[in-house]
Amino acid sequence: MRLVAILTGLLLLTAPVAHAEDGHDLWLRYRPVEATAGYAPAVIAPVADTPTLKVARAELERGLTGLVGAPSPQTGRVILIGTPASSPAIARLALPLQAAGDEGYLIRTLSVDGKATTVIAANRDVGALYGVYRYLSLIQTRQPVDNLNIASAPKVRLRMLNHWDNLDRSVERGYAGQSIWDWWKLPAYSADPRYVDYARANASIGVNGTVLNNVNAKSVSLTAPWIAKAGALADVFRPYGIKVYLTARFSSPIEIGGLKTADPRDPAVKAFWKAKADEIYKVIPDFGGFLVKANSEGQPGPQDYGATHVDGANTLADAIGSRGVVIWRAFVYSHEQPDDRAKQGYSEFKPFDGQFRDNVVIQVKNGAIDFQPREPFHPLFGAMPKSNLGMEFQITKEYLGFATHLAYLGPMYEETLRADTFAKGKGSTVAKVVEGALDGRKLTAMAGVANIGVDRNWSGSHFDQANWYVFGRLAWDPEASSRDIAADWARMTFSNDKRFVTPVVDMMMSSRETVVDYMTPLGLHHQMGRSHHYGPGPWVSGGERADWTSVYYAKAGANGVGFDRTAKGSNAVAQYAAPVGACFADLNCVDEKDLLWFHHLPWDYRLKSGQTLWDGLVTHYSRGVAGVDAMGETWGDMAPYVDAERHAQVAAFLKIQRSEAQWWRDASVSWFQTFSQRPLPAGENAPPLSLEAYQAMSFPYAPGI
Ligand code: GCW
Repeated sequence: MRLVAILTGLLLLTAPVAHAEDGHDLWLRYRPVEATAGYAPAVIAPVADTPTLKVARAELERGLTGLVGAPSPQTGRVILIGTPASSPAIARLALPLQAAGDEGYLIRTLSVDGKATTVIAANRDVGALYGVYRYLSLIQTRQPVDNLNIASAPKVRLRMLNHWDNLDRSVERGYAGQSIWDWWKLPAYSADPRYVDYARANASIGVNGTVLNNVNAKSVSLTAPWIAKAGALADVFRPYGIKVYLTARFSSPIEIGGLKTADPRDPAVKAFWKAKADEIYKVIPDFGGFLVKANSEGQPGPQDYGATHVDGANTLADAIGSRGVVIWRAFVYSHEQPDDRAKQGYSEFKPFDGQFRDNVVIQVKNGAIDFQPREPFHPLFGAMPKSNLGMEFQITKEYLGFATHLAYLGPMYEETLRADTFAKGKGSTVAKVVEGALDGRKLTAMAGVANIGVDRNWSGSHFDQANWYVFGRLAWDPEASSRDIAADWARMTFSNDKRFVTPVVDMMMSSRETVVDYMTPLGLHHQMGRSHHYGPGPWVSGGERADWTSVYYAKAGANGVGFDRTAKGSNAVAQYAAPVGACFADLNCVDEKDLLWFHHLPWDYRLKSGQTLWDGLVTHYSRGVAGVDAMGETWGDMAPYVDAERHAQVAAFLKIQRSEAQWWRDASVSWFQTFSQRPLPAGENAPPLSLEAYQAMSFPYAPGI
């Protein structure tokens, strides 16, 4: 008995600690490091009395207290935070801070007044705050901190979240509950601790701007009561270096300005926007600016008056002036380009290169259609060297299984950022365009459509937190590695145990390809049901415009499948720089992952594997299902390293994903088989239901069920 008790005790001592957690702390959990890790408490030198340095100090204290114990004057190790302007001690060090710019930092271990000191220095307070988060992350990921020499500065100027949050607190394409903006209680009550935690989480990954409301905008958000609400949030976020932006509905001059027109060339309309901007800047002196969706999916815009995107964007940009920016989206979807909707953004914007004001950013989605599980990079990247071009990624998983399917989006973002536009020869990557390095542009931007809501874990699932995290890290450095970032996230969010980190990072890295396999393999796209965007719907048609459906995008028929975007088809390949377009058009060059994006091919076309296209397609779908099985197994093995609560939720969601991957596979295979008329490859199971049965199935969470 006693021996058993002793052994059990020993086991308990060595077993990883796994307390129940609900995920609310994100990657800022600051749980105690193992005693063996060798970190010692330190003492934090007093900081200057500024709002940002105060929150930097508070975060450092909170982090160190949680990780290694309360700061103690006895240890002799000192941490000194600040700027040369605010700290004479830092000024005396005469550190080489030029490269740090406005938001970067240096972290160095130096001897100051004879004491071993970690110096976290920056030119501006916010850089010191970012440095504090970096320093804490070193301990959180168990890296040595005794002899540091780190320099970091963001490569992109505006690193922002776009909330598609409505004023009634519903969130368009949001899967984590209601909006965290509790509009009814604002501005009177802005002390909701969630706002501060939101700001902390964003600052910790370098996000410095947030667009509070949906791009499908309501004019009322620009009226005085709503400006006051936004102002209250801006006050909370300011110490964390985060600016507030608002979307602007283009017809606001009519709807809230009492004008008869919203024509951007009309002097009264120009005056409306100028007065509106002035009104906002009175309340929010550091207001970031406007984000606009115009002439897309039914939203009003300058084209309603025969004016152009340039007229529209420049009118708003003049109203804002040097105080901020106008972010004008290039996601323009209308029915005017029925031959190929992938071409519309480029067709409408490329001709205007060089005509937008300096404070306008054209915000371009990563791909030309719409946040699909895989898209080739948008042809506008590299094509508008005389304009500020920003990246728009989607963090919320509108097309990758909402909050239940596990898909780490880092590799997807990285794939786009590393794609070579060849705009100025080899090496002209999308990342270089976004950083402004390719064309010498200073006003650079990367936006992520947020996946945040009131769910305790913020993002609807624990692993979806990683997508928020990796977005911020890549906005800071678009050339960083999504694998390294996944490892940091997994360590900070769950465990530093190698037996956890290695398999989980591998699982994360392959998770998005798994989703591609069971939803849209080999370059297929837009195969989901058109309204819900969740399950398979390659048959939706009745009563809908053909150019909005998956039928339109798959172009499946007896003679084959795929969208011909070569010169024989829509010639969308011509929108890319010559070597890129030529490669996409050439079956010997195009990557098979993009095959059916660019080509319509016969069912018996031979893939590199030697399989026919039909057999290969089915194999991909099945591989996707098997990939989810593998994730389930990996995760099952992780139970010893994760608290039971989070482990159970991830496991439950993987079960949902498993059955829905099968649903995608079976429904898609059965639909495409009606065209291919070929048997399934050997070893493949026939879909258990008839195509009619899949057609009759509805989205599991559809209203009315
Ligand atoms: O992906 C589509 C979404 C719409 C969204 C639109 C856009 C905000 O289905 O819900 O509207 O893109 O990006 O404007």
